[in-house]
Amino acid sequence: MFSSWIPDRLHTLGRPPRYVITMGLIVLAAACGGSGGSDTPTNPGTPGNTGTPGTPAPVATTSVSLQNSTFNPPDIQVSPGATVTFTNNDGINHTVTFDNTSISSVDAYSTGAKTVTMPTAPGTYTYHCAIHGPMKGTVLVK
Ligand SMILES: [Cu+2]
Repeated sequence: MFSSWIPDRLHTLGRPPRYVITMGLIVLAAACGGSGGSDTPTNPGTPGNTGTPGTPAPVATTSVSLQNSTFNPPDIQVSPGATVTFTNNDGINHTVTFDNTSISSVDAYSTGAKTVTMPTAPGTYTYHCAIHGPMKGTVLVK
């Protein structure tokens, strides 16, 4: 069994069939023709724009409501010298205190509407509630 396998194997290796040689030549030819620097790396592509994080655009309005201890909308845009109305819908005391002290702030009130006249100078004016620290807003005069 083993002794009979070896002679057959040697016979095959020593004199390969003609089609094996033919196939080998074809493969060699194909390999040669395929060379020549066609292995250019593919373009990895440009990374996409990740965008600029930041605050959303202010809302063009002169009305801000105070509800659930937040100013809504918190960031507004008005014309120079505009009158902004702050309406307290919470039933608890809030203030509208501008960090720029040239703007007359609204003292604590628990209901109704109060108005504030904005400066004519363009800029972003920040305000907050003096009672509730996280209550903050901005008025963009533009
Ligand atoms: Cu408040």
